[in-house]
Amino acid sequence: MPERVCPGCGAPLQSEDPEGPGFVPAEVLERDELDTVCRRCFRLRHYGDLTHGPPAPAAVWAAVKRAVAAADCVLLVADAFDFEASIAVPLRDLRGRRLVVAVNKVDLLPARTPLPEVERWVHGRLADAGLRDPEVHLISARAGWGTRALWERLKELVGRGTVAVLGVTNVGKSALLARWSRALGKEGPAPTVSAVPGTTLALLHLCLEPDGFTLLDTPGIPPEGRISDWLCPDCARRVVPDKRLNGRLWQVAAGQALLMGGFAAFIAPSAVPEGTVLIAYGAQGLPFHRTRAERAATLLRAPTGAVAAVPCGRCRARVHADGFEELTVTLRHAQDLVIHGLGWVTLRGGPLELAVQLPRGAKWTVRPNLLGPKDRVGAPRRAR
Ligand SMILES: Nc1nc2c(ncn2[C@@H]2O[C@H](COP(=O)(O)OP(=O)(O)OP(=O)(O)O)[C@@H](O)[C@H]2O)c(=O)[nH]1
Ligand SMILES: [Mg+2]
Ligand SMILES: [Zn+2]
Ligand SMILES: [Zn+2]
Repeated sequence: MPERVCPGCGAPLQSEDPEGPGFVPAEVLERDELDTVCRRCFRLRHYGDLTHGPPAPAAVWAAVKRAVAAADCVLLVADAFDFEASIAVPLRDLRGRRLVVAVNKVDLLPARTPLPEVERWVHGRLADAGLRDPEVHLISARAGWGTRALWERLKELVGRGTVAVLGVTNVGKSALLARWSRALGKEGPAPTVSAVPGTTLALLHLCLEPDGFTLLDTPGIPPEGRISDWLCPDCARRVVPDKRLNGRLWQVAAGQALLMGGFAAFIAPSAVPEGTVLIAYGAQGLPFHRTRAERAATLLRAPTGAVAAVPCGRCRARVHADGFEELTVTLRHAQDLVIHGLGWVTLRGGPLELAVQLPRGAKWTVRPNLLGPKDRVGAPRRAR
C-alpha cells in the first residue's frame, strides 16, 4: 500500500509518536477516512496553535529539489507586502526552467493601486534579482483575484504535466492550492493554511481535475533576516498585515524620529530639505510612534508597553538578543527603505540621510517605491 500522507501538510501519517509530524491516533488512522488530517494540522486549523515547529531546512531543500526535478513548470509564489524577503530564493537554480511568478496578497495593497504599474515594478525588481522577463501574475489567494486566469494558464503550459509550487514560508502557496481545491470542488481536506511560517512539512501531490495536471505543494524556504519570523504567534499577528495597507505620513523635521514598534527607529538628520515626507507602511497592529531624535534609541529599547505592545516580553528577548545595528541610509525621492518582515518607508522629496536602528540580523533593502507616483528616472539601488 502506498504511504498515506496528511493532506494538510504532506507528512507521512503515523500513530507511534504523538509529538512527531503526521501523528494520528491509531483508531482514527484505522478508520481510513478521507478527511483525516494529522494532529498538528487539526490544531492549526481549529485553534491556530502550533504543536511543533517548522520542518528542518535539510528536509525543506530535499522536498524543493524533488519538486523542481519533477516539474514541467515552476510556479514561484511571492508576497506583495514583503516582496524582497519573498524572492530570497536561489533564483539561479531555476534558470532554464519554465517559470511563472505569482505575486500573492495584492489584496493588501491600498485600493486604487494601479496594478499594471505594480506589474512593471515587479518585473524591474525581478530583473534586479537576475530574472529577466518571467511571466508574472498578480493574485490574491484570499480574495480569489487572478487565481482562475493563473489556473487556466498553467493548464495551457503543462497540459497533464506537473507544476511545482515554490516560495519562502508564509507567502500563501498552500492558500492558493486550497482556493483552487475548493473552486474545483475537490473532496477531502485542502492543504493547511496558517499564519505560522513553516506550515507545510513535506511534498504534497494534488490532482484537482480528472486527467488534469499535478500540483506539488512544497514546504516554504525559510528566508533570512525576516523580523516576522522571530515572533510568537500573537506578535506575528500584529506585524503581518491582514487588511489593506494605509500609509502613515511623517513630515520629516530635524531632531525628530519615527519608531516602528520596538523594532526599528528612523532618525532625521540635523538638516532636512523643506517638504520632505516619509510615508510609513506596516500592519495596522504595528504601532508607529513619533518622538524626539535623542529619545529614539532609549524608547526603542524600552520595556514592552512603554511605547509599543510589540514585541512582547518573550519576543523582545529574542529580537533584541544581539543588540541593535546603527546605520546610515541615504534615500532619494521615490525610494523605499524596506525592513524585511516589518514594513517600509517611502521618501517624497529629499534626498535624506536617515540614521536607522534595527535589531542585528534584520535584513533591509532600498528599492524604487512600490506605491505612489513613480520616479521615472532610474534610481540607484542598494541592498544587503
Ligand atoms: N492578505 C492575504 N493573506 C494571505 C493570502 N494568501 C495567504 N494569506 C495568508 O498568509 C498566511 C500564510 O499562508 P499559507 O498558505 O499557509 O502560506 P505557505 O506559503 O503555504 O506557507 P508555508 O507552508 O509555511 O511555506 C496565512 O495567514 C494566510 O491566511 C492573500 O492572498 N492575501
Ligand atoms: Mg504551505
Ligand atoms: Zn498535517
Ligand atoms: Zn511575542
